[in-house]
Amino acid sequence: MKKALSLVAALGLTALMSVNASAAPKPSIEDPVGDSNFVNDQGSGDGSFGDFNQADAGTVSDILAVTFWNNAKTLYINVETEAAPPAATGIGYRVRVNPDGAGGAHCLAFEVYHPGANNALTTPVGYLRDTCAGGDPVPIKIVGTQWEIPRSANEAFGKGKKLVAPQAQAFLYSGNESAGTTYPVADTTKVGTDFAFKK
Ligand SMILES: [Ca+2]
Ligand SMILES: [Ca+2]
Repeated sequence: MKKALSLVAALGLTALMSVNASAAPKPSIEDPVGDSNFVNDQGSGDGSFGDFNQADAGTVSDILAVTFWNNAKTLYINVETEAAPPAATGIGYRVRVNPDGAGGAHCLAFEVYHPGANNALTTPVGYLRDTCAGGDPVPIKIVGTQWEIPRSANEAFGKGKKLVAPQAQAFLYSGNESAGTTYPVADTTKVGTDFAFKK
């Protein structure tokens, strides 16, 4: 079944790339399939080790890739998972970038939460939070697995800027639109490659 699915995915990707090969963005983060299980380095979920432990427990919470791209006005983030959300259990995703110095906490966190039995959401909601500069959370527009953030929301999204040391987590989300618990972490990734804004 998985083989058939990857074949379909590969064909889809080929079709997409043949339309415009130069426009197909590369993932900044890639993570193995089959390791959403709450037992990697979950707890910290910092992706520093053990991004992979073969004991599968989830599909919607199983991160495969995170891809960034942009146009003049919008930063796009796509979080690819083994199966697209929502799931019966409310799943959330965090993509964080720009550590505050070596070993520092990530300054920018993009978080999206999907409805499920363990939360009070009726539609997906998401926010960008800047834990270094502060300020109000910026709502993320969610279109399927694609997130859209206005580049005007943060000076880190300016021309020539980079999103540094991206890392991602999938977790259970309990709560409502404005507050909730983003724990436990089901899947986590290693730190990926930097993304540079193209224009
Ligand atoms: Ca992983
Ligand atoms: Ca994974």
